[in-house]
Amino acid sequence: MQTYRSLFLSDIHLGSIHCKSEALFDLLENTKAKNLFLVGDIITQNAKASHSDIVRFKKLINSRDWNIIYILGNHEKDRKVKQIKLSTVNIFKTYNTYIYDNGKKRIYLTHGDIFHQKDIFQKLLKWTLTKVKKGAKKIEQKRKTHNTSTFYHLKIKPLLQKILHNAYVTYMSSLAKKKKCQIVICGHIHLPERIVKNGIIYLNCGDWINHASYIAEDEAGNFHLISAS
Ligand SMILES: [Mn+2]
Repeated sequence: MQTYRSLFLSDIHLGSIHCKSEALFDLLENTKAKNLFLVGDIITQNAKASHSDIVRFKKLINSRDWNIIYILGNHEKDRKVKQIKLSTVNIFKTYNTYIYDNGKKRIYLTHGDIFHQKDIFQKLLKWTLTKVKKGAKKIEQKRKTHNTSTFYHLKIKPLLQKILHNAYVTYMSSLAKKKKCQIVICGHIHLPERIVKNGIIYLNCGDWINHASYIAEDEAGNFHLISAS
């Protein structure tokens, strides 16, 4: 049995056929922790409460005496999913954001979807992306190629994704900085990563769709990004 102070999980998407639930249950069955931080999108949108993975998850997390801190993700914000979620854990308090003080550092916790809700840069980029896509298509039509958007997919899209990713990391770090935190732990973009950005440690839990990744805090208060696959 592996013992940690805290375990951080996000983007499990229980109820989705793509969820690597066996790997997750294996982790939960073999890990002990004082705190269990659920960093959003634990249950996928439109999932049925009777789904076997959700039932098993509920049983497993309720069988321990860890502190459960449930931070809502974008998949958990509509009423139906909220009801499922509330029946899933034995504590009813949920958070949009949370500050965890481990005695050494202040850790800012958020799912991360606020970036897609509020960030003007994101809207601007989306607009740019649409324009570029249209432009690339026009060029290709002029060239009479049937390969609809090779140029866009090979050149423009990766560049925009890089810009978008950098904007996300910068924004998450700025949220932590504003709250006088030294670390930000989030999810949402399904990319497990540890980056130091503007003096803030950015940690993304990753997901249980493509990565089976999570973050663990050891007894000394150090954070580890771990891949279960
Ligand atoms: Mn999300």
